[in-house]
Amino acid sequence: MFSLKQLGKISKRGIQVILLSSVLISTGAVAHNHKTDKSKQQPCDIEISQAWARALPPVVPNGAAYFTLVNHSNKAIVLTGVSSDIAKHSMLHESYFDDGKVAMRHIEELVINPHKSVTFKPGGFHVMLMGLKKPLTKGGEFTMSFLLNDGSQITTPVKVKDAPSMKEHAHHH
Ligand SMILES: [Cu+2]
Repeated sequence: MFSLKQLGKISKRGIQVILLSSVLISTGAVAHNHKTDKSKQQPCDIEISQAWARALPPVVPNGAAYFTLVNHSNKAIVLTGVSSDIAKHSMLHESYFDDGKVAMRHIEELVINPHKSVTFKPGGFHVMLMGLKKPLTKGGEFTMSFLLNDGSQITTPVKVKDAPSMKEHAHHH
């Protein structure tokens, strides 16, 4: 028999899984992109590539970083956190629309299924870099480490660059 508390936990988890699987479907095309170079520090079945952070003026206290992660292994991996040498606090975040405004939420667990990928990019998942110790200056580099639920870590270099030019709004006139 489940107590009410347990039932609550299970249904919350169910919602989380549904949300994540829709993300994986929308980024599924990236899973076949293997042209990026691999870092020797990474376990070979987990590939993190194209890690970058947006260059910002020195007065800005917080920044954001993005990357693509490909799970080449036969089992699901679970990201549970992130740290970086450039910020006091780093967190997995997701941007979403709330009443026409962009809001952010903390992601506690992100499941990447076997042979699937996830792309952190502006407007979606991002690593929030809170309390920058140094400015994110174009051309600079820092290190990010991802924590997995099995206790292992994946470290990747992150390049600081200007955001790729893109339209803020999808509609055209
Ligand atoms: Cu954020």
